Amino acid sequence: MILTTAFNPFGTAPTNASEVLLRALEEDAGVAKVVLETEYRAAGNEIVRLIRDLHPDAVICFGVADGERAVRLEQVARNWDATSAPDNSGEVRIGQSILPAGPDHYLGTLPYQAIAAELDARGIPYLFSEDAGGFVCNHTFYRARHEIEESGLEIPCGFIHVPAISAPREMATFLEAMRTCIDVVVRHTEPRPPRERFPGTDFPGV
Ligand code: PCA
Repeated sequence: MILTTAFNPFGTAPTNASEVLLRALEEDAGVAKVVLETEYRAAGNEIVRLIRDLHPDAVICFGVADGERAVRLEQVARNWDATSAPDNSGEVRIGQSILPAGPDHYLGTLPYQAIAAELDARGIPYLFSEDAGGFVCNHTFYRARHEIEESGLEIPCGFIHVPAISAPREMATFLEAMRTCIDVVVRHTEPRPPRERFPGTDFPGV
């Protein structure tokens, strides 16, 4: 199962394109869809809980990047919260480590080249990015990658920023973009073996 997430609206925007798109995506038993609060603490804790509880085979987090015209494939999660605007709980972080003992950054582990090739083939604008910002998106990306590294999971995980939807026709384009990203990750992901319920015995329940 692939875990996908988006964020709820923040700031003055009435909607968040990542949430609108994720909700519009057709249901698929192999894809769990969760909308996170745009709050450092809540979103960071929730992505860790979801990874622990759902045991996904891959994690793709989506958020909106206002003012961007292309899909942004985020390759780096930085250990740094720094944004003058408050999150939805009113918290402002103007320059602090996410996890003081954690590494400066983690690289995303999505099949970026394959995603880019597929977006390219469909004529969807995209770019590679090494800066996911200093707000809740980068924070959530970092917490997800940290949890995956710390628990020794070898599952793909990355962050993708979508543009805000400013015209109805963009809805179809960016919905196709989101679907394409997920499809490529599904194709590149090995399902994890079911968890061993009785380690050390070949005869569960005996
Ligand atoms: N975008 C913000 C937070 C939530 C979202 O969708 C960001 O880029 O950090």
